Amino acid sequence: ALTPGADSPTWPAEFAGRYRAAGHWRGETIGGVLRERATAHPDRIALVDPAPGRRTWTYRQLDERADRLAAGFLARGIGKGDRVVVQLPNIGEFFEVVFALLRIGALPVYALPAHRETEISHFCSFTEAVAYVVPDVHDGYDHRVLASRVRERTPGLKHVFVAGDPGGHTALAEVECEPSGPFDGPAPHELAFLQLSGGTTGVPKLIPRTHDDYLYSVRGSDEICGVDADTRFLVVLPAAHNFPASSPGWLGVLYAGGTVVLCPEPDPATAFGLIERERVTMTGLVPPLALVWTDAAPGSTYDLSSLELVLVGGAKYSERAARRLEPALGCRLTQVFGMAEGLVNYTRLDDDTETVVTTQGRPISPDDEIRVVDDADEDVPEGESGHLLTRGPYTIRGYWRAPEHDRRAFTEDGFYRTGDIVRRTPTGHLVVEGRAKDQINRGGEKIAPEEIENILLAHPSVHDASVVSVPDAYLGERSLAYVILREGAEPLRPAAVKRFVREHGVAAHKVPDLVEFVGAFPRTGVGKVSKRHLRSAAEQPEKH
Ligand code: J2J
Repeated sequence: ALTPGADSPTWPAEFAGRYRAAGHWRGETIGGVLRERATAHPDRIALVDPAPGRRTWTYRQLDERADRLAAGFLARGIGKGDRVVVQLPNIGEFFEVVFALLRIGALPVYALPAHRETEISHFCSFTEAVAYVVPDVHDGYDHRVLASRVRERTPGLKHVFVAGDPGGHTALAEVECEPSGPFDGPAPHELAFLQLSGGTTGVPKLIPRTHDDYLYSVRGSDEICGVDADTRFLVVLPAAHNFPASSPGWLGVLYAGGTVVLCPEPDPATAFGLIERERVTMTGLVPPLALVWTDAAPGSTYDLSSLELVLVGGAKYSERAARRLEPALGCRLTQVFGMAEGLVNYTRLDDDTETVVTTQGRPISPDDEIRVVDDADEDVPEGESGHLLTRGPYTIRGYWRAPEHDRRAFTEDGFYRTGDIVRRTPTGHLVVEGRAKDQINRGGEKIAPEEIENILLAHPSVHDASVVSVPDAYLGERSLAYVILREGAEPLRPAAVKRFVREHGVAAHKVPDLVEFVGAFPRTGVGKVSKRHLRSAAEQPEKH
């Protein structure tokens, strides 16, 4: 399971050779990087977890904790290639667990704190995970109860580890032990972890990233964003997500020897307080949060003068909002357009303001190949918009164990079909103009309509359902479920439909924001439900 190729397609030898020769793939592992930094500057602060009592980890301490946990995992039979679903919020234990797993070559499967029984059970069974790591209670929700239910449904799951009070499971604190020698760690070309895809299909696909490819994207991100040992980065978004992890994110900061500060809640009061107290220099936000911060900063009494750079990405950031950020927060803005599958674009620190507020940046690497094509995969004329295809030294060649989906998601010569509609400017910057994939981008949180439609279809009164996005001033997009009731079925209220989805056990952001009952869906020429027509019907405001 470790070597790409077995469970997922990998780069052809010719490309791998080229990426190594260019110095992109340096033969480092993520666990090895932490060890090196801990040796070079053991007493520097790597990590600050401010809540509830301020805890800190020096590089040496984080490295030692990772070693001790790694030894404990091994002692419990968890080893190289094993999958472990990690669902931890922004707390110090997230880092201890992830680095421990990386060190022994077990693969973290990154779940989000918001995921519930349906998603977690799928991750556990699909990856044949041997362990699942949870917090005790987070945001008022008891993850130990969730873990018990998942365990009942997933007999292959051998361990549940809890950060905090374990209830009936095993406390993480009990796992660690003295390592008995060096670990047989992963090789740089092997898989490091499985990241979640935004998804367009009934079940989310998993993204296999290697040490070599991921560290290249992180190193490139550090250079572009000016991350160094003095960087103090606030992790506001869920740490497991690719953006706060790697663009340049907590891994970029640890790579450079800086300090990662964890933010328990993204609201301005919490975040601004931490920026002031911890002298934070950099952070990454999704557009709705950037809006809230921009509105709150001018009137606030917090000292935000340490802040040098805010990255905004994950969803389209409007030019109007982008223009307001720098004056309001008193720092630089970088737009970032990335994807967990690989390709990440940044505006540059030396780009002029017009470029920074009107484009979503250009690729990290000179070896990121970009194509903008029409529906027949032919290149569109320069400057026109089309489908973005990409291939390169940190973009996957296929999903984990999903060969059929790969045939649609990649071209025959290995370009990833991003599903994004972009236009390229003469400077090579990309402007995101829209989306061709069936996905809702709810303020950076991705929803696959098919996943929600399948849940709605399980309701006894529902004959058919179609979930589409509707424009929203704050989130950019919200979700609307069109529902056709079965003939003779009791009328349903929108609230009952939402509750049904929630109780099915999915992340709260996937519950439809709006529900509308209709007699029929508009169809395309070939008889498929026309999402485009549904979307434009939803844009007529008098309908709500
Ligand atoms: C418009 N759409 C965007 C942007 C992502 C850095 C930043 C973001 C992600 C991410 C990431 C966008 N404007 N600035 O992994 O490392 C939409 C596109 C894209 C999809 C990917 C990173 N930035 N998007 O958002 O895997 O549709 O990664 O294809 O969650 O988000 O989503 P995801």
